[in-house]
Amino acid sequence: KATDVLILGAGPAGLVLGNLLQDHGVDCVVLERAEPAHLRTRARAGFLAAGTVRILERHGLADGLHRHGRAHSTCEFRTTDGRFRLDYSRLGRGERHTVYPQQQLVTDLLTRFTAAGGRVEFATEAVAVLGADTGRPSVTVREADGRPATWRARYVAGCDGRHGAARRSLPAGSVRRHHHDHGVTWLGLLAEAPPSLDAVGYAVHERGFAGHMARTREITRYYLQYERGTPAGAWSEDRIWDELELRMRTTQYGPLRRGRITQRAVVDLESDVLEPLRHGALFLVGDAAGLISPSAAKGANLAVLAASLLARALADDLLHGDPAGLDAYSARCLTSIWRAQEFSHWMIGLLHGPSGPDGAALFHDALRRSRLASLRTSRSHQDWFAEHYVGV
Ligand code: RFL
Repeated sequence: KATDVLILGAGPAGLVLGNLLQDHGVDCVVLERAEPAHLRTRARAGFLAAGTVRILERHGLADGLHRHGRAHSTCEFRTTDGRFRLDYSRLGRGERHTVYPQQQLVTDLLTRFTAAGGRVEFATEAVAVLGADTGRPSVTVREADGRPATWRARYVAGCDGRHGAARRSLPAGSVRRHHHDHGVTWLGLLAEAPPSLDAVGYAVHERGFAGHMARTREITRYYLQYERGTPAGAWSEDRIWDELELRMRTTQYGPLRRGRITQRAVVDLESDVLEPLRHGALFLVGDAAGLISPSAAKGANLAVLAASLLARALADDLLHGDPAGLDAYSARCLTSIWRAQEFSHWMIGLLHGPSGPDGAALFHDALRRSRLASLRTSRSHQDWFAEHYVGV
């Protein structure tokens, strides 16, 4: 089995790459471990940056998000010192988010790819990438019926996430791994409840952080800072809603619309970046290249950006014999990845702090209040925030 570009994984990274390569006329095949029904229902990200929307528009991949997505441009901070709102469409570069659930974007990308003749091998798990540094890479797979098979390609794009085969196959010492555990855990929730405010809500509270993010008119994502190691199912729905209301200070600012909680996931906030993002003929894209905490909603946006850079570079190389884009791919992506990591790290510091009466915690808390006060009052600080919050 052979193709020019073998794409591992049909998430946002793999499917944007597949669609763009297909538009360029480059032969490619996507291998995906899951069944299509799983991809169409897997709820994760929702906030698409303006730059991401522009990339999708340029390639005719934005019809669904224009039809069903919603523009979003306000965040509200609720703190011990009161609440304030930032309308980031009037700050920084004046850009907005489009709220469009990731599973709907993935569905659109999949539909468009297969309608144009693209090939996705579902229920096919990549096991290992071999010979990436020999110029004749191959990928061993386990097919739907459990049988092993081997694919050959000129290039392999590892778009198979953090635990995928691409990362696993990197020989020890071939890349440097930067890993940082931010020491904070969130309970990520999806509720069958309409959004309760017309803004992203960030509640900074002595009991921990709470967040509110609209997904659709009927569905809202909430986050609760959670003690590390606590199982996702440990709290009853009533306890979750009570805690959300307490931290979001609903007695002061109005109630939350409660509803059934349909998804719970414990997320340890971690950063993980590999350098470089290329090992011979193997390129790492999206979550496979770097994991970013969801605190600044950057992961899917970075995945789309990297996929568009790689698609162009692969087309230049395979169609015009120009390898410059491939040579520059890693450095170009890493610039965006580190900028996003830096902002996300800043957000984590803004939204959480060590709790307790000891001196270090009190000092950190005082700094955090000062940082929030600056964000509330300083126009240049707000411009900086807006530029990084919506940008990738
Ligand atoms: P994905 O989406 O994980 O897709 C990888 C695909 O590869 C398949 N796969 C394999 N296939 C073949 N062989 C193997 N060995 C394979 N191993 C895995 C998987 O089945 C899957 O289909 O990675 P990709 O494409 O790089 O996209 C990254 C994004 O999914 C991720 O960064 C975002 O979801 C992160 N994220 C957010 N990003 C944003 O930009 N905005 C947000 O608002 C946002 N919210 C979030 C998030 C991530 C969250 N979680 C789950 C940590 C909220 C949450 C709760």
